[in-house]
Amino acid sequence: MAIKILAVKILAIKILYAWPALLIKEHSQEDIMITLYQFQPCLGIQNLSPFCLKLESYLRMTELPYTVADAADVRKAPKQKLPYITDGDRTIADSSFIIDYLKQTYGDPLDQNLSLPEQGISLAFRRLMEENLYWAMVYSRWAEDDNWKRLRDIYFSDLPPILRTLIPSQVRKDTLQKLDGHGIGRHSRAEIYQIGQRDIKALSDFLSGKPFLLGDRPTSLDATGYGFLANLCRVQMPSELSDYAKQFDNLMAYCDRLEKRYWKS
Ligand SMILES: N[C@@H](CCC(=O)N[C@@H](CS)C(=O)NCC(=O)O)C(=O)O
Repeated sequence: MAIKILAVKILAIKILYAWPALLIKEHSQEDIMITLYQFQPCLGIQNLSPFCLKLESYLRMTELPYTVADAADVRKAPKQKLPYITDGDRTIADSSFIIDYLKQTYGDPLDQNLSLPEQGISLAFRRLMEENLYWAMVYSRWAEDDNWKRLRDIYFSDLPPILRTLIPSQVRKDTLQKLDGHGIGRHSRAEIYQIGQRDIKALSDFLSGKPFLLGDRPTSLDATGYGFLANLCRVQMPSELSDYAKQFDNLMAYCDRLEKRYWKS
């Protein structure tokens, strides 16, 4: 009797944990029609947006088939930010919501075995990069005159001459206002770089000698990790944050490792 009860309990636990997987329909690779809307490669990097590079890395890591749209217009994006995707007749914006959608629709090969503490750490490091380090990087690109000129020549070179004198400085002003609204823009230049450098050091300390951020196997946190670290270690745009990140051998080796595994072609 006791054995029967135990067997029923084990079955119930198995069903409880297995049911989300049962809800995922089988998809053949040919059925999937994901189109990725993102910025074009430039300045030595696949994408100057760490969020676009995160999402494309995730698609490669999960081997989901996708095509990149020829020209993505940020003004036409559902949330006026890139990346976004279409999948058949669905449009989804925001790299994290897109990854949630992909996990629910096509399965979760990278994160399905994460323990609860690992899930917590994963979210905390993702927030460190996306909600804090990101803004120090924005400052290094938009507030520093030399880098701003580089961005201006890339993003606005197609504008007709009259607009080219007006629009870029307005967009720069808006971006600097966003830094101010976030709060980071109210600090001194030295303080902003100190904030960003502490995040970079935390990433290096946490990675330590592991191949991937959460251990021996890649997880979705590495998509974010690569999106941000490549934007520091690989981009041809000098900054105090990039110089600092490049001093960490483990971060450089981490970028090499992800590139060899997912970005060979
Ligand atoms: N939370 C969003 C952030 C995306 C984001 O900030 N994209 C920036 C590029 S890095 C953008 O499109 N900015 C255009 C703008 O703000 O006008 C995500 O995860 O996708």
